[in-house]
Amino acid sequence: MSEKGKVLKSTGKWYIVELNDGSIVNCRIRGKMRLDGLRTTNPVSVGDVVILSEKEDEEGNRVIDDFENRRNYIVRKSTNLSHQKQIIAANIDRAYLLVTTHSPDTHLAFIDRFLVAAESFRIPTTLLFNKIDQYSEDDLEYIDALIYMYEGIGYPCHKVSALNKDNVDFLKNEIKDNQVVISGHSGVGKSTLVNAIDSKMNIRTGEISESHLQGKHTTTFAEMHKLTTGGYIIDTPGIRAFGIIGMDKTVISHYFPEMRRLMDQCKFNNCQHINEPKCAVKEALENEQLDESRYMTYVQLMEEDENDIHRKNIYG
Ligand SMILES: Nc1nc2c(ncn2[C@@H]2O[C@H](COP(=O)(O)OP(=O)(O)O)[C@@H](O)[C@H]2O)c(=O)[nH]1
Ligand SMILES: [Mg+2]
Ligand SMILES: [Zn+2]
Repeated sequence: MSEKGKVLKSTGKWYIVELNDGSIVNCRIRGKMRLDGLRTTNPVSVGDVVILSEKEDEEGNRVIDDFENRRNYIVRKSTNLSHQKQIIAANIDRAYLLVTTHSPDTHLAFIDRFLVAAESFRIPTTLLFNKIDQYSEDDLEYIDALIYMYEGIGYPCHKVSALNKDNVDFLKNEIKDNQVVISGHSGVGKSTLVNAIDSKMNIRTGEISESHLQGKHTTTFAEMHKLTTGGYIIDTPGIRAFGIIGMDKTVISHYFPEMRRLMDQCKFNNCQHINEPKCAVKEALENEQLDESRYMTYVQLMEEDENDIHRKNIYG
């Protein structure tokens, strides 16, 4: 009988797969795999549910024969030069974006681009404002204003301190039965947070992520950690131009939930919300019902040439 498993890590050549009984096996992939019509460099990725063949290959390795349909997935352009895409992770229940307003500074444009990409992948996102222990009164006021704005749009927000394990316990429950992604700039505290959620984890912290040390065109691979408290967390190293791959201009506004809610009130049904008269989005902006920084990112995305987007390293 064929057996199912979940891909925890892939290095391109080898796939580390967790079987239903919890055991871990190293697998190869069948020579000719279906690609689901996607032009991707990797047929299966972290988070995929795979089907292993009964027979081992000539060298005695287990072989991945096929994979189950994905609920969603994150892709990126595999290199700056090729048109091929790389699937970074599949079947994601939620993304947690870690944000710090200093050390390091997370720009609002970065948050908004991340949220646009996540919307396009249909991945619900929570914002975690980390290092809450290190802020001044003014910083905290600013963070509260951001929380007010992003919660108003519909994104859950939490203030946490991964270092002090403050307000991180709720995450155990949220992640317990899920497969989630943790993202954010290098140094925001992703590894510290995973260790705080699961005390059995011992991921090294305070390190410059590999993606910064490696050349621009080097492929990096995501890794999925199984928590002893239940659930899986996917670390996504070096995601450049996260998801904003050849995004159709006419749909970008759909990925801003607050704009999406307004746009059927625009005079023109093909309104791009830039120069058109009687635009409900621009009216909301003037009435301060829409946030200006969000709108500015929208305009930037509309004006950006696809090639510029690929050159831009939004992960800083
Ligand atoms: N003050 C403070 N420092 C933190 C917190 N979380 C992480 N750090 C520190 O920030 C640095 C980077 O953390 P790390 O988890 O490696 O970040 P990553 O690059 O996102 O994985 C380390 O020196 C951590 O100790 C926090 O909640 N408060
Ligand atoms: Mg880390
Ligand atoms: Zn409009």
